Amino acid sequence: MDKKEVAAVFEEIGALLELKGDNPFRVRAYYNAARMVDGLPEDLGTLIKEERLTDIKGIGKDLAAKITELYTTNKLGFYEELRSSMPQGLLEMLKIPGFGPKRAKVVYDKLKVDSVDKLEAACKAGKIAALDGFGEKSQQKILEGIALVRQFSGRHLYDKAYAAAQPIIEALRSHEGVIRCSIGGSLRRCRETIGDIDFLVSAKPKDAAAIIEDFTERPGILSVTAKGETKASVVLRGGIQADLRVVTDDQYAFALNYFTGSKEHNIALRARALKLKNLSLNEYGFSPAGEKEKSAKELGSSIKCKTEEDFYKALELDYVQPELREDMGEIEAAEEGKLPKLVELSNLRGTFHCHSTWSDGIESVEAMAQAALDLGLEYLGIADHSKSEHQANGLDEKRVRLQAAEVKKLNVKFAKEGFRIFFGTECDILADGSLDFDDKTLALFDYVVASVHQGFTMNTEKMTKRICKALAHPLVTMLGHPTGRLLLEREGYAVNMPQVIAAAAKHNKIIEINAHPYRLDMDWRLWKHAKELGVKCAINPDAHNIPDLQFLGVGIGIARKGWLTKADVINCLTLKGVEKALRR
Ligand code: DGT
Ligand code: CA
Ligand code: CA
Ligand code: ZN
Repeated sequence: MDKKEVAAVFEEIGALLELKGDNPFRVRAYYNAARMVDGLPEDLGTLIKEERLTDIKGIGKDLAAKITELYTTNKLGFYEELRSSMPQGLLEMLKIPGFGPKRAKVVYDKLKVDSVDKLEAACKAGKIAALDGFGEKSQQKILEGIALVRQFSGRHLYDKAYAAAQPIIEALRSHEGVIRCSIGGSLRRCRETIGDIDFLVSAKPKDAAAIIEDFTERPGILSVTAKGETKASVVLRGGIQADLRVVTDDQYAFALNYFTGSKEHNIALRARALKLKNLSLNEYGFSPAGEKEKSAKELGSSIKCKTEEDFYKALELDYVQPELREDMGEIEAAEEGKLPKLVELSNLRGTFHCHSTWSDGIESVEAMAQAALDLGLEYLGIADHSKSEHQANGLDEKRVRLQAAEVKKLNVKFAKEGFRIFFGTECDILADGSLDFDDKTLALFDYVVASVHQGFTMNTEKMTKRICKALAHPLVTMLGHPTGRLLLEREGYAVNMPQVIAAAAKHNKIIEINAHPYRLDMDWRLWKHAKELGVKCAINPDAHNIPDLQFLGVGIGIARKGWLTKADVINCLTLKGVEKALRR
C-alpha cells in the first residue's frame, strides 16, 4: 500500500466514525492523520522503519501502530471490523457529492435509509425534504448528486490511474519475454479522467502465455475478468480495470496507435489511409482495401512500420503526439506541417499557486520553497487564501502584512541560491465581481490569483459578468480554476467560458491550468482558442503539501492536450523573465 492508499483508508475511518456518532475529536484525529500521511514529503516505509511516525503532528502511538499495520500487512483489523459493522450501502451514499457523513447519519437514523437506491426513493417520495435541516433544495441536490455518481461510476482521476499503472509497466518492461511495451488508451493521451488502463506488449508468440500469466497474477489484483492467449483484463486494487494486449513486434506500431486512440482519431486515420493509399487499416497493419479484415493479421502489413513515427510517415503526416490525438484538427495540422512543438515538463522553471500553513496548507512557506528548489525550480509562488475563506483559514489584511515580512526575510536566504518566492494571494472574487481585498492591500502582493470559491449557484450571465469584472481589475494577474469543477464530483458553475477567455485576452490576464488532478481547470479543450487570442497560461499545482508539487507533471499533460508551447506558458520564463512580466 502506498501513502495515498493509507490516507484513503484513514479518511474512510473518519467518515465511518462520524456516521456512528463517535467523539468528534477522535473523528478529527483520523481526518487529520489522512491529510498528514497524504502530504508526507518522505517515504512512508522509511518513517515506519525508523519509528518516526509519532514525529508527525497529531499522530500518537495508537495511530502510528494502525498506520504501520496497514502499510506493512495491507490490512487493518480495526478498519475491517468498523466496515463490517456498517451497512455497505451507507458507504456508497458518501460518494454522493455534498452528502457527507453528518447527513448520511440523519437519514439513516430517521428513515433507516442505508443505500443509494433507498435514498433516491426517499427523495422522490419527498421524505428527505421533510427532515430537519434538509428541505426541497437539498433534496433536489441529492437527486442530482445521485445522477452524477451513476454517470461517473467506473471512471478514475488521471493521477490515480497513472500511479496504478507505474508498477505494472515496470514489471512488464523487465519481463524477459517482452520486446517493447507501452501504456496506451486515455492514460497515454492524458485525459482528465480514465475509464480503464490499457497496456500493450510486443513479444514472440511463444512468450505471450507467460506474460499474460504474470500480468494476471500480480499482487494487488482484485480479480481477473478475462484471460486469453493474447489478451487479459483485470481489476486492480482501488477498482481500476486494466487491459493487456500482446502482439508481435511487427504489429507493435499499428497496435500501439490503435490502442492509444482516441477512437475518433483512429477513424480519421482509417479514412485517410483509404483515400490516400486505397488501404484499409486496423490494429495489425495496412492491407489492400476490400480484402478481409484479417489479412493484415495473417499476411503482415502491406507497408511495414517499425515505430509510430514510421506509421504517421506512411500516411504522409508529421508525428502526432498522443496528447493531441482527439480528432480536433491534429490530422490537418500534421498534413500541413503545422503541429505545435508542445511544452515539456523540463521547460518549467517555477509555478505560482501554492498554499502554506498561513492558510490551509500543511507546510511552512520555507518548506514549500525548499521543496520547489529541490525540484530544480527557480521560483515558487505562494498564494494563500484571502479573508473570506474562513474555513481555509484565509488571511486578513493584518496577517497579509506579517506573511509579506516572512517572505521578504526568506527571500534574503533563497536569493543566495538564485531562487525566489513570489508573494501572492488567491483572492476571492466576491459575488458582485469585486475582490476580497482593497487595492491598497492588493498592491502588497507580487501577483494576484483571483478565484471563485463561493456563490456557485448564480446564473450564467451573472457568473460570467462577475468573473469578467474581476479580470478587468488592474491588480489581478491571473484567473484561478476558472469553472470550479471537481472532476467526478461536481460540475463547474455555469459560466460562459468564451466570454471569460475574451475578457482575459482584452485585459491581458493569465488563465491558470489548475493542475490538481481533481480540477485540471481550465479544460484542455478551450486552450487552443485561448492561445489564438494570445492568452497566456500558468500551470499551477494548487499544492497544499510537498508531494502535491508533482501535479505540475499532470498540468503539463493538460497543457500539451491544449496545444500549448513553451511560449504560451509563463512558468517557462526564467526568474528574470517572470520578474519583468509581473512588474506593474
Ligand atoms: P477510456 O478507457 O474510456 O478512458 O478511453 P480509451 O480511449 O482508453 O478507450 P478504451 O480503453 O475503450 O480503448 C482503447 C483504445 O482502443 C481507444 O482509445 C481506441 C481503440 N478502440 C477501442 N474501441 C474501438 C473501436 O470501436 N473503434 C476504433 N477505431 N478504435 C477503438
Ligand atoms: Ca482505456
Ligand atoms: Ca480498454
Ligand atoms: Zn482555490
